Amino acid sequence: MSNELLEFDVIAEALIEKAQKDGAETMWDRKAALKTQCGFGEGGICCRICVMGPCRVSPSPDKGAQRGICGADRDTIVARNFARMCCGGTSAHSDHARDIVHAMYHSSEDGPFKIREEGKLRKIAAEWGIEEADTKETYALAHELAEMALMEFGKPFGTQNFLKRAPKSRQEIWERENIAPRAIDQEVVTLMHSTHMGCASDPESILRRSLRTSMSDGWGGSMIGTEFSDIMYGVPKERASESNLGVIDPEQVNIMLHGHDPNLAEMIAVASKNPELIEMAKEQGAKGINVVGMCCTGNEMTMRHGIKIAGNFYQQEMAIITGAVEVAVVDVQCIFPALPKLAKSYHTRFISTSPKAKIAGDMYIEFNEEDPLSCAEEVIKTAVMNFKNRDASKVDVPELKAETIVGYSVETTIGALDRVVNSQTDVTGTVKPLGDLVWAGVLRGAAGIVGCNNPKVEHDYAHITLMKELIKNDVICVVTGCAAQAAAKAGLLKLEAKELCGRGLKEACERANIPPVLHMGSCVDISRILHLVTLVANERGVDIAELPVVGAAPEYMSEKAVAIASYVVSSGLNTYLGVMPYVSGSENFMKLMTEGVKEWTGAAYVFESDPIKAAELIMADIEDKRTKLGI
Ligand code: XCC
Ligand code: SF4
Repeated sequence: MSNELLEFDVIAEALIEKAQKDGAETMWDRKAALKTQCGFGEGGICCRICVMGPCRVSPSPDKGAQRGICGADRDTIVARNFARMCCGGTSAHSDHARDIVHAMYHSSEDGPFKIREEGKLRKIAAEWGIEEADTKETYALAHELAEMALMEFGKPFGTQNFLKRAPKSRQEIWERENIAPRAIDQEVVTLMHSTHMGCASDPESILRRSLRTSMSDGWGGSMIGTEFSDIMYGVPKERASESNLGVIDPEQVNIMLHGHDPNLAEMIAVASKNPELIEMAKEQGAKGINVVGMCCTGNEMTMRHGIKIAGNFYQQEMAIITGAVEVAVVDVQCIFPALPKLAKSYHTRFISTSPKAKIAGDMYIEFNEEDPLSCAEEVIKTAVMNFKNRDASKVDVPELKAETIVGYSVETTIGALDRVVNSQTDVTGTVKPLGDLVWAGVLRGAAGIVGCNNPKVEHDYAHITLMKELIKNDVICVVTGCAAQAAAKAGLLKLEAKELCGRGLKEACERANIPPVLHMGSCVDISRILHLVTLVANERGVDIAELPVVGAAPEYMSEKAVAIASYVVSSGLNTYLGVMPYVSGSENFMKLMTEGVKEWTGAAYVFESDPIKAAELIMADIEDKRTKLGI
């Protein structure tokens, strides 16, 4: 293990000890209290879809109950449980996107929601076939596009607009396999219906429908979330930031932003610059107002504003345990319901803001799209006025933080690639240089490494180990979500990280002046990875499944990650999962996931918990793809 990782553990250990001393409970206490986790649940063979159950069937075909009361066997039960995770994940990303689109619908010249990227607005409007997209008045066009996007959730006919971005060959596969997603809400609803008691029992059909629902996330909800956030809040650009708990500044009023949706976070960023509020903070004896990010909101804010990242998923409790956070403000997803109680062990106020994620135990200030700034200002005032309540004896902020470069949207990545070409003689503004580097073998391939932390895995260890192994082998990594934050903390998002690379990747990093691991954003921004891969496939005239590119989620925990894995596999990329989803109770379903699906989409799920072994499998996969391409 590297030094950085040892340092991580020192931070974690010290803060867990501090929590014990402060009488505060953490996830580790709760994990210990749960003792052994349920083996039936883990295998996916417990069904409680109807109230005749719960039915726990045996994992073994030779002994024990083989069927639930209705007759569902382990294959059906596992498939249905898996499908419902895809529904949960798809709903989360897509409903996030819907809120962004609603905000865009409310955008105006002088309101808090504005159009910051008119060029991107016009480009996507044209892509979606809106007439006179280049001449219409900006806000009229924004409202028209927003309405059209809202229809992507519920239109009665047709498939997702963004599918047309994909290579023709891929679109044909989706048609052929009947996994081209229709309206997002429809896909989720119809799969919930399919998996209701007494509907589908055929595991193959259930897996196909799970893929199609997940596709409505990747090429629907998530892509809308990303693109429309860019239109409103700006396309992320390369910028410097810092990451780890050391960004919490004991001398300032600290506000921890946690969750996912940039609507709230953007308003807090605006309000935190209000001179009156800064003055108020000074009157309270603080040097200023320090907004720090956690989880995906942290990614959104660091990419667009350089707001520092306090940490990833498993650090959400530790941030509060530092004793220096005045307010933890949250919107949706990945927020421990434990936080309000933990906050009470310190002076921290916990504020939930979304009616979809009202979290009991402390304050609730509703975020309203029609008057978004008032919520943001109230949050900041609460933080400022809470500064004086800090208990100095409980403040202990670890000094560790790492410098990092973030913000590699597709547009910014293409801009960086232009640095490797001769601008006098070569075309610029395309992904051609990336294709050239891969085809020439300077880069062996690319990996999208994404997802959460999970206490089943030593924290950040699988992320960092996999990334280090791959860059050593000249595989460029693009990262999002909590994986991106793991990379940031370990110093992999710095130019200096090129020293950890093989010769080819090192040279490419030097020429393009980029780190070997590129921060592409939050989890909805996995759609940026799909988009980039698509552009390369289109430029080379090959299908996505032919590219030496893989997906990986070494430490995931959420339903969202299950949906992501499913749309990445559907998009043609083998996807390496470091944590077993709840499917091990059905050999047949596992076989469908690891082999069967390959015949439909050209890619499969791969289960490997050891990141070193996963790296070996990935290298073999990439080299195999190269051989088939003849490169
Ligand atoms: Fe959540 Fe998106 Fe997972 Fe992190 S990586 S724990 S989903 S914040 Ni998406
Ligand atoms: Fe049991 Fe069937 Fe009801 Fe599931 S749907 S709880 S297996 S009876």
